Amino acid sequence: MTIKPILIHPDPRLKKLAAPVADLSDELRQLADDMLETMYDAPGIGLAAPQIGQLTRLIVMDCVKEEGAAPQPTVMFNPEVLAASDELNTYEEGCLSIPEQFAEVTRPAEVTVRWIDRDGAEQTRDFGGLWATCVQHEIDHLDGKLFIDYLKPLKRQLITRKMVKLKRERARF
Ligand code: K1U
Ligand code: ZN
Repeated sequence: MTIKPILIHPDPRLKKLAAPVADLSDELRQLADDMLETMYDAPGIGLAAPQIGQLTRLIVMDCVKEEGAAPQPTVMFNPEVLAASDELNTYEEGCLSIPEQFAEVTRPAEVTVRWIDRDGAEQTRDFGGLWATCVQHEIDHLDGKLFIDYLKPLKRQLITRKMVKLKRERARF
């Protein structure tokens, strides 16, 4: 497995619509495995393929945070939100493409998601808590949307400026 470099905002590839997966292949399974390794290494609780420059509808997640609890690596091809609760939840979100920046985002508290798993089987499941927040954040990545797009323009511009500076500094070394 390979740890892939994660794109940092602003990057045009993070604003594009990702294409659905037509047929599962060993190459796509390898991409999912590389994404899981990249996510655990970061560390993060989710990762979407566009964040490593692949414009494919593929996300990975593991929102198990408790010490000693069994990991739950989750791979979703073509994930779709089928239903969302009226009840909302506010969570302080971060993003591996926007390092060290956090902001409160309000989203549906529960969602029903359908996807194709790593074995090619269709799955449908209800998510709540952090899993619900994370799966919506990751599906947004597939639609070229970042959590800062939910913020007021001034705050979004401030964060974007910080990221431009960070990328300039990283490019010098
Ligand atoms: O998509 C991403 O950029 C990953 C992102 C997912 C996410 C975080 C918070 C709310 C919604 C979605 C991250 O994983 S940021 C890092 C993070 O949250 C974390 C890192 C280590 C331990 C626990 C959490
Ligand atoms: Zn993100």
